[in-house]
Amino acid sequence: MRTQVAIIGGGPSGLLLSQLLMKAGISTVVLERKSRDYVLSRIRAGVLEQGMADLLREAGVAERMEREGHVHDGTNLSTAHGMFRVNFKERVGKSVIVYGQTEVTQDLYEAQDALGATIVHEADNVALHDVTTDKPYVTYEKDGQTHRLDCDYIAGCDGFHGVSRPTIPAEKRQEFERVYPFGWLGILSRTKPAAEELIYANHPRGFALASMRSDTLSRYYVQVPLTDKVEQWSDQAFWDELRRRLPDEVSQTMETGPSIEKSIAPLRSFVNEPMQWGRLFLVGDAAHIVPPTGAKGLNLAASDVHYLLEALKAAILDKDAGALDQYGPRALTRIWAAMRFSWWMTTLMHRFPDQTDFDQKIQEAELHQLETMESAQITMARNYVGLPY
Ligand code: FAS
Ligand code: PHB
Repeated sequence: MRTQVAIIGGGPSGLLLSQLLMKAGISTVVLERKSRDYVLSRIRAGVLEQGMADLLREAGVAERMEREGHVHDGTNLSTAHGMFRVNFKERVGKSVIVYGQTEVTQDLYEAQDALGATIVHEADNVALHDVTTDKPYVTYEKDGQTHRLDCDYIAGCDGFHGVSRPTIPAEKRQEFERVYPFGWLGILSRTKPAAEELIYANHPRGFALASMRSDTLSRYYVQVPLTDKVEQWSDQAFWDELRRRLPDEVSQTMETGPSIEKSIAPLRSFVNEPMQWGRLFLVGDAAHIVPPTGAKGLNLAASDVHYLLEALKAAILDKDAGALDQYGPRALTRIWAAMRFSWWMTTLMHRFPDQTDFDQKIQEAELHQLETMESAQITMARNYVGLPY
């Protein structure tokens, strides 16, 4: 089999890149390790930046998002002294869209099927070969057979645990990492969301987040120690802890109910440089991970897709191979800005095990500035709605 761009990974970044390349007349093949049902069973991001929404519109995949997505003009932050709102629309003239990653991925699969895309599910033992030559290829196993896919370029969209990043020799790449000493216990429930907009809570017992997927589907998180196991958290224990951490005016009226998904996600900041090696280009979680506090993970994958799409179109359609050299540097500038914001939001809103009284006072002073200073709110709003591509 042969294609122009082999895409490893059928998550949001792989599918969005495939959709946009195919619409530009460039052929792709997507190799996904898991079944489609498995990919669509994962509950992940919930907030889309304007840039990602625009890219979905460019890909012709935005119809359901426009219909079912919720536009949020601001977000709430809750502290020991009460709750305040940062109005994105007022501060920077932009909003975000609350629409789940699962829905985005579903919409992308449907659009790819409509274009007749080649997506190979349950592709095992994917391996990348000759990526530093002008004739790279990929091998994989499917139904007991070994297959070879010849291509011109490879996009590694296979997430943090994928095969693409390790294909770059360890001595040729640098990893930057911070692992946070806590995780997020997340719950999805068929309940009315606790509030119209998100609530990020800084509480002495730990961070909490009240989010949603629709008017009848709520998504909540509480910070938990890394040693916690999801089995030790009953639904009731979760609701009790969430209520302790949210403002009284919210927790006293919120609807609770059985969880339909419950999991603990670790938090880390991670960047791999470079993002390209020969004709292999890393995209999304394959190259970087952010703590979800700033709602940047999925959105960074989208800006990577935008930069790589432009570079591949220039190289393939305009015969400008030099454009590909700019992919990594361009993507990394925006990635590091989002890394900083996600680190800042995480450090501001969580309780660290070794936190001193001084650290606590600094958090409170930072939150007070965010509550009372227009310039602080403009900076936060600019980062949260998404910096320009
Ligand atoms: P993905 O990991 O989504 O997709 C990679 C795909 O590659 C997967 O389908 C995988 O099966 C496949 N794959 C892996 N190895 C392969 C191989 N060897 N061969 C073939 N295929 C292979 N972001 C937010 O903004 N907000 C959140 O609340 C949030 N919550 C998260 C919770 C969890 C538990 C996790 C893990 C991430 C969360 N994220 C969140 C980040 C997440 O949304 C990612 O940023 C987003 O999925 C990135 O998309 P991809 O780069 O496509 O990677
Ligand atoms: C979510 O709805 O899952 C969500 C929203 C905002 C975040 C993280 C997660 O910062």
